Amino acid sequence: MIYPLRRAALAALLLGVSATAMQAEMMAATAPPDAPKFDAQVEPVYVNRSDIAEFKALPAYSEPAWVKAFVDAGKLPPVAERLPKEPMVYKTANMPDGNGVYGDVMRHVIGGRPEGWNFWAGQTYGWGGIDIALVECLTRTGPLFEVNAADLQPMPNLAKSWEWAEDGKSLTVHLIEGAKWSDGDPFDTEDIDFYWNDVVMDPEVTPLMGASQETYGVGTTLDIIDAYTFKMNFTTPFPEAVLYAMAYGNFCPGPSHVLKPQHPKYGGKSYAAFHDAFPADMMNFPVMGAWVVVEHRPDDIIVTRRNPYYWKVDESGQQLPYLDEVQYRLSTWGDRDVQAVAGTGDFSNLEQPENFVESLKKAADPSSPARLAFGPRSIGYQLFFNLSANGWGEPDARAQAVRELNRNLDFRKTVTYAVDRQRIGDSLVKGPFTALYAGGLLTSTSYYDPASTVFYPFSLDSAKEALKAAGLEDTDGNGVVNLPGGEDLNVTLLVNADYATDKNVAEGVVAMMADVGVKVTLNSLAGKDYDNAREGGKHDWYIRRNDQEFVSVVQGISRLAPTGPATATWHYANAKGELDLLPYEQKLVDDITAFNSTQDAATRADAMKDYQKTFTENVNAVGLTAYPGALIINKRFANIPLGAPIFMYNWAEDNIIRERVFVPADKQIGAELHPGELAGKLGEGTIKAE
Ligand code: BQZ
Repeated sequence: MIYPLRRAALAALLLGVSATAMQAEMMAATAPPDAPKFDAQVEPVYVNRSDIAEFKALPAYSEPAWVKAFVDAGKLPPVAERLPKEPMVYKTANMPDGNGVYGDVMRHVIGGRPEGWNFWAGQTYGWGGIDIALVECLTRTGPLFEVNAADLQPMPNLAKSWEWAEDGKSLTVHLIEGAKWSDGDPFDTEDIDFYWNDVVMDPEVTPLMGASQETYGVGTTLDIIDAYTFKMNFTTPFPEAVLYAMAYGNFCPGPSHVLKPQHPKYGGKSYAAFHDAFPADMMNFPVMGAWVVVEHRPDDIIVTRRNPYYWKVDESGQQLPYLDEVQYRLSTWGDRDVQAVAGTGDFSNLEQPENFVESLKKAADPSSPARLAFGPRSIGYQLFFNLSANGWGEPDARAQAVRELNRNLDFRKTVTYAVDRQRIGDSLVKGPFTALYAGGLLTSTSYYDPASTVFYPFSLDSAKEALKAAGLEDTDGNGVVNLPGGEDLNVTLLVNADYATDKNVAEGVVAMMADVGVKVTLNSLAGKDYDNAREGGKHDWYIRRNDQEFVSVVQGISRLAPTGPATATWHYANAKGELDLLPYEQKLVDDITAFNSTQDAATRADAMKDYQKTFTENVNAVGLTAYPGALIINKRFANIPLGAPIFMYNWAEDNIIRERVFVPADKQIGAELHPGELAGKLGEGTIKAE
């Protein structure tokens, strides 16, 4: 690596110029430039969690008349027997339009495709709100966007309450009592036991969002106390992050009564067979969510019908959800925006700036079927470096050489100096939307501190100086710098092919790196293939739209640093479980550990300031662009919370609390595809009352 530098120094000496003088100064880092002012259009009405919902028994319950017909036909127990002892009761005062009426449909459009229904073995449902609707979790954080800072803690959900031991070393959790799966099977700690021991703690099983023991703290154990109580034991006091790790994506128990028999530990044929046991054409998979999958036409549509055992009601005793059907049209993410503003779809997270202008134009028309409201600047793209040099992803010689370079700060500085963030943002959309993003925490989180954020401004000269300092020069004059063996440096950049924005940002990076003599080749993969390549370390660099951790800190906090062998998506352990952290990466780990080890707000804020400074001055990732998203939703829907962001603690599909959303009778569009039908037995079709 030092070879080219020695030659260059020799050349400089011959020219009577000292090598150090030859290296002009790299431009000094600065504080991040002020972002163009862009306020969220509507502010939430801030409340406490207890203002949203509570658990209590009501004197009487009701259900849609067409569901009552199933009871009258002896095909369902009476609604009171289908509900838990104390259902979750959504409070009317927190509903923007009050208690709703039954009927109608919400028509989603999504870009993913369901692999199968075994979320617990890592199968995706295709995103876009399907899994959020079907797979409910112990706590819930989507609606926290409207919760007062003083009450900011995950909302109770399947876990209706919890208490810490005096010393904070254990947490006793109380499940809702008497809730049932959509096929009538009881929900209880049998499901918790299976999830913890045979999913999270089984190294052969990886749930979709990667929950592992590290997610809940190394050394954490779980004891079942009784049918509705369990206890988690920790090695450090008061790890409150665990309560967030009980929300969507992590502690979301599966139906053990159907999963367990397929698991190799309980007679299942193999782990592969367990993974594939519930294929996407198998209907009526039992859920705790508000709707059940009753039809899947590949590449066309998924239809879900209300869950007659859903365990939530409104204060008048109406069993939720109000909407009888939710559909997911299987298309593309870009088409979701188009259909939402056209009115053929009902919902979109406007998250691709290329569609901003057209969507704004269409929604501005008073006759537009949809309303559009921008939220905070909570979408961010970063370029990450694969920092493993000890074998994660089985690199070949070329890839290994790039990883060694990735571990060199001067090489990482080359990239952050070479990218013109303004040009990247303008290539997506002109106007006040995009901001120059330094990387790390987004400005929309309360933990963001500009004084702790190190920003390397666009400077081609500085990029070239950094490249030289990293020992790379174009020794054969072909415009591309060379590795010590003389071959051109060629970096592969992994990008998600499902989004125009991901590709446009990546193409901008390729062009800008070429300007400084670094050849970058795109590896553009669709959804799950992209996720598998990223998680499998099959990349030199990858571009990623942030997940929750960079916009909320507390949701997904274990992903902010390599706190375990497979937590920080830029640096996993090798096959032997070894993590070769760089010294600054260890500091990131220490900052996250410090954050998790205290309940003191000031100490937490300091830990995140140190994290942000360490992350950005070491260019752990290159921030590229950040911008606000907009929620587009059809105007016929009521109970859409004010100021619901498309992304913060979770996506809008969670944030708007769909089970409370309704369509007034006079606005219902009669677009249900299975009117009057409920899910039948697992693997069979739907059932009718008569
Ligand atoms: C929102 C979201 C709901 C995943 C997914 C998708 C996957 C990633 C990410 C977003 C889609 C939509 O995002 O883009 O607006 O509806 O589904 O889950 O990008 O490929 O793996 O993290 O959430």
